[in-house]
Amino acid sequence: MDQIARTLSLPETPREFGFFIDGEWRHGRELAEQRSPAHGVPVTRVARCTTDDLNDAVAAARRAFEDRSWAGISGGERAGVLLRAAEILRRRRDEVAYWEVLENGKPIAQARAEIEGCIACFETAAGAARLLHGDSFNSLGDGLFGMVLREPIGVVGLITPWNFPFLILCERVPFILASGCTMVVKPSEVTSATTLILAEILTEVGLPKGVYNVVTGPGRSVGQAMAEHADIDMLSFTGSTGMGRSCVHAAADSNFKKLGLELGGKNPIIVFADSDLEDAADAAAFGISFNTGQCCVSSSRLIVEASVADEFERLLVEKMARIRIGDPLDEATQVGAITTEAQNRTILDYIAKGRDEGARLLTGGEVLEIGAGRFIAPTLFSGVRRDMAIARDEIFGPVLSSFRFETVDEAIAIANDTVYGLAASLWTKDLDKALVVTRRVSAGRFWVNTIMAGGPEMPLGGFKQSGWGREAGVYGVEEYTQIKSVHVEIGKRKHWIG
Ligand code: TXE
Repeated sequence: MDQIARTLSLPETPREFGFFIDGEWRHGRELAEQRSPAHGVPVTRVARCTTDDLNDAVAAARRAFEDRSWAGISGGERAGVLLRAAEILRRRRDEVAYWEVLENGKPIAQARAEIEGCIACFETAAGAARLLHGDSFNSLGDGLFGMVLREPIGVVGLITPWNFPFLILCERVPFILASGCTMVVKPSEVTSATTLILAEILTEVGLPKGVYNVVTGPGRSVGQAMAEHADIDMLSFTGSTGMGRSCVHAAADSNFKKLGLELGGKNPIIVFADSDLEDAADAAAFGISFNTGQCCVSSSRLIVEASVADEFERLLVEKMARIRIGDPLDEATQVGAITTEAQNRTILDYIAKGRDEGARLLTGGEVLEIGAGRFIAPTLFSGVRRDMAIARDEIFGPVLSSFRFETVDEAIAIANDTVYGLAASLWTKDLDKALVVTRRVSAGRFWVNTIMAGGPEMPLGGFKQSGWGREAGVYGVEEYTQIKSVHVEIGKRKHWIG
């Protein structure tokens, strides 16, 4: 695959993918074509699976779970498989990054860095597989001993979105595998390639058949059927809050499957006057433009202390104008294309709404004509009121809304004025202020004097309507287990019947 890294040209014909059930590749009767968001040419053709295909995949995952070929081996053996997968992924990094770019539109340098993150996920999960353990109670008196066992929950359904197709996958799959569960994955219908490539990698490292299955196709048919499936024990869903809600209903109406949900965000970046304004402006530009703002943890609400707000906005405009937007196959590109036509329309509609509602456009707001792709300039609105649509809704694009505050309490109130609670970033040199704000702002991930930092050791997930549960790290493995309390009597039973 070094060849691809050197040439980085578009494929001459779209690559066709099958889907993967019980260790075998199957061919779809109907195929859906995906075009490169940045170039407009067809790049992949992926099967539109049916609910029969899904049923086969769930049955395979159930057999593989029950036969103990994965759940019954030691954590150390599972760790070995995960470490070998990390090694192969390291070798195939450039190839996986290439397909990620072609389907998603993100810059190649960013995609490669994401695959490095995925390798780290496999390595972290390998450690966690060995360390996963329960608890014991030696405090129940001489006649009784208590053990708390962690057992894999069973068959997991995993539904992933298109914004980080491989990274979001790898923040979950290795941790699910570490727990001993088996799974059926349904990637987004527009970015399925790399999820299917992972099936090749896991086969090569000797994962038993049926443990990792992939069905492809639309969310409203295959995804919905997964959420309703009575033989799936847990569903991990990452996507819109609306679809998350529909998964909750489907779980309640079927088998009460456990749910892990990572949903939308409207994340604040709070900048105090005493912060390093240059650093904070760089972070704010990055926080809203990275992955074209198609990021659940994008910092889309700038909350800046009034005394420095004009200066800060000037700095930010100057930085946003220097972001290199363009062909994602170009090594120098920092921001690529908008992944889907629907998302492109959504973002442009919100920009129009911001203007109509009277917010002041400081930079961006326009479509960039770059080849046949979909590109939108990073956009900053000032003077945004808290009741405006651009203040309240997740836009999922490079559109930043700026608010001003006078006091710490006011900054916290603005930050918490949202139904979401996924992430927050805070900039100050005052430790007291940093800790007060960190404690009082509702967010599952918090960055102090940094943004989008971290690694797979740290758990991911949201407060409020941003979701349920945590992924990654030891917490992420535990999420896919259930707890059994075992009571062992010691010695002769004290009889009930005299
Ligand atoms: O998401 P969907 P869409 C947000 C973001 C974006 C909006 C719409 O605001 O503008 O969602 O994007 C599958 N049952 N996020 O329409 O539909 C679908 O096939 C089960 C935030 O693409 O939620 C895909 O695999 N599954 C987010 C996945 O759900 C269903 C990432 C996500 O698609 C389904 C993406 C159904 N009825 C969008 N319908 C984040 N948290 O990062 C669809 N799907």
